[in-house]
Amino acid sequence: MPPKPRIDRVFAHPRPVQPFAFDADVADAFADMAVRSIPGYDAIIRQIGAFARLFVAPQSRVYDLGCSLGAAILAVRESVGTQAHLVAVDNSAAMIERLSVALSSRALHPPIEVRCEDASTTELSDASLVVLNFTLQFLDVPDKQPLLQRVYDALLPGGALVLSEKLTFSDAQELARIESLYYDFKRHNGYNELEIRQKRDALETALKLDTRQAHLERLRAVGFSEVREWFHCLNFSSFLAVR
Ligand code: GEK
Repeated sequence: MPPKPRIDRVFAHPRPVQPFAFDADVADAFADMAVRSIPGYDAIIRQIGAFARLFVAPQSRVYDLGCSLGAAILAVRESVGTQAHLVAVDNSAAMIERLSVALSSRALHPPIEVRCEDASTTELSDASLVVLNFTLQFLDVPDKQPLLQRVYDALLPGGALVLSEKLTFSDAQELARIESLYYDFKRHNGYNELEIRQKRDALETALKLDTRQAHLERLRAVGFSEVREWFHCLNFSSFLAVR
């Protein structure tokens, strides 16, 4: 049995404002944090497994870029078994350590390849599916299109990218309304005002959010012919882009 995830209390005590970091504290609480902070997180993970059944080709590779604790790549594994080579990449040593421990207790054959590397520079090739599940939003703006271009270039014809992101909105009123609904979602999931405020402040500099329109345009600009927003809830969306 995998260990029970720690309840997320990362922002429960007053702390100086520091940029959000994927350190040991966050990694220990991440499974709980993701479900309570991202509307539809579990449904998105399950759907990534379903997309894998559609897109994963035998002998190809699947990449989960910014894999955290590996939820998405494990959903792919459950869905398509051993027919493709699965690669999980994250640049947080704390996340990769915990994922490696969890995977070694499962003893999968063939194993999932785990890399503690930057998504922008990790080697990509022969991919039938690439997952960027809430990762691109942490890249600096000038690095986003080059990474998407590398993903596109690494995909086999007919291969797909699942890109999930927190969104911003160009209309200030719409943004304020959706953010207020999002904070209700967090309250409903047990976060208090201090936790909500401190996490929002920490994420302010770490997250570089784009509008839905900017995502759609960037995906088309790198070459994807078929681009769809398949999931949307409050300020969170997921796009499916097919090469
Ligand atoms: C999930 N996908 O559970 N290179 C590699 N990893 C990065 C980079 C980068 N340049 N920047 C950030 N990360 C996961 C959830 S969390 C989303 C993804 C969130 C990693 C970072 O270390 C973290 O593990 C992950 O991207 C983002 O399906 O916390 O909102």
